[in-house]
Amino acid sequence: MADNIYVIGHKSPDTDSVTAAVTYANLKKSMGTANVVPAAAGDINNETKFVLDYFKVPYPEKLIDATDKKVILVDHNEMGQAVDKLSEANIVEVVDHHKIGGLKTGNPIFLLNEPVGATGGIIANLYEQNKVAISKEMAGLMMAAILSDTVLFKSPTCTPRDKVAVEKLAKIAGVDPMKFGMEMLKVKSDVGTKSPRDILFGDFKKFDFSGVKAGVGQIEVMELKDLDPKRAALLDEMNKVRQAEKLDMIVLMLTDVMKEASDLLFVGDDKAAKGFEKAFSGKIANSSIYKEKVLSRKKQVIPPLEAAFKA
Ligand SMILES: [Mn+2]
Repeated sequence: MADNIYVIGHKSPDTDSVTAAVTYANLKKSMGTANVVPAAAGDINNETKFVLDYFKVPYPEKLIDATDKKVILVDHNEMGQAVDKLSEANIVEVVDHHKIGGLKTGNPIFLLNEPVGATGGIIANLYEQNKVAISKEMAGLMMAAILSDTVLFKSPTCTPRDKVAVEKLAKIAGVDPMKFGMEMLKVKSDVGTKSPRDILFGDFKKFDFSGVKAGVGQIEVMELKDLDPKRAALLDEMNKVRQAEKLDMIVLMLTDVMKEASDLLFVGDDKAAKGFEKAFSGKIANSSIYKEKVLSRKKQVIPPLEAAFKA
């Protein structure tokens, strides 16, 4: 239907992106907007499938071309990360927790951006503010989103509000949040059957650092050595994608959740390499720089890269 409003997260959809679409569409419907449809801007990953299956919630439809469609953006606001063919005038709302990256609209819109760990917590607040009861299913999804985005509260993006929200939501969902979180993390870090391409695009975002076109991906695993056999193939894939997408650099964060550290794989030209080394105060060795205590792309990888490439 032409009149549908699609609630949609970023490309390479993650759990927060997909569940935010589902739970926000549900809220809008509960508040009287009938024609709201949750969507995902790509294939749903294994972690998110686990979450939706666990709480018995149907998968949202896939939308890869937003031509002439009204959309509510959740969990992102940068056009480079959004569904294709999104003409600016078609954005009717934004609910997000990322930096604002050059968003333009044709009309005034409802825009809610808060510096918290996940979109899920912002939406849970909106249910409360609008006095809409949170079902067991919706509570489970929002809880999972916060646990996923904050890597079980370990990420520096996690705020006290996120912990309070998980506590409340877990009670409604009727699950032990940490037990659920560990199960979810195990699904995410099962890389055995994933191709290098699946790993790279499982969580991949594009950025522009003062004209340097970059892609920054992340994979979280329980132990880094699980990825050792795939390292060479991952670098190969990164080089291929860099050529195909005409990027100056690609960084892939191999994040060890237990050790709370990331091996930052890098491919790129000389200028990009210099900026990358400057950003992480190290020398590229064996195509990477290893950083202790780095877990968050948003807080610990994007800001230093932006700063390093600023003239
Ligand atoms: Mn998020």
